[in-house]
Amino acid sequence: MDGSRGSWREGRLWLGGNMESDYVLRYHRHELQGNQCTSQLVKHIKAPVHLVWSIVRTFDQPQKYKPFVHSCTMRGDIRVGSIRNVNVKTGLPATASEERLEILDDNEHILSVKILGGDHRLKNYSSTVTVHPEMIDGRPGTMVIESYVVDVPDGNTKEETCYFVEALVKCNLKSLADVAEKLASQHHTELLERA
Ligand code: A8S
Repeated sequence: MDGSRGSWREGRLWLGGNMESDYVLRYHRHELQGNQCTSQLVKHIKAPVHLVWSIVRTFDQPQKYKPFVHSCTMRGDIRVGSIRNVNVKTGLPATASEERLEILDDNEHILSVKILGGDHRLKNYSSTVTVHPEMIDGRPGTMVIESYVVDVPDGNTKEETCYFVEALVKCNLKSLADVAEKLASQHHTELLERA
């Protein structure tokens, strides 16, 4: 299921695994308005959950793992209601995005962000990321689920909108895995050197 999306079968979400569908039903159910689209992506990461969560929860520094983010400014501490201003790299159909932290749950590992504005076409974009422990090859690993809902822009279809957003989210999740797995292996090496 690496990085792939779930699909709806007979109105029920099919993700291929019971744990995944449990989590999706609990945290990733979005209320859909008329002309909106949604989907879920899953990524399995070979790094412990606390490490992955520490990267995901850093709302003021999305550039730590999001490859399209150039810089970010935010005033004050990271808490629900905090607003960040994100500048994206050149070559994308946008330069800036204003985003508010909606949910930050350090116990359940849930982060939810809403896009308030910007010079891009993702209106009413809202995303939820949840982070879950799992064993991968006998070692502590992490399953990350990211879902979103967004308006379908005038002149586009639902399929085009999903395709665009999924491409970006897949890049973000791939990069999150790379960053976390690199940190985990550094940490592992340090422990071995100290032993
Ligand atoms: C995220 C998810 C997305 C970010 C998109 C989909 C964006 O930052 C980029 C291009 C756009 O056209 C829209 O979690 C926007 O970051 C890379 C500027 C919002």
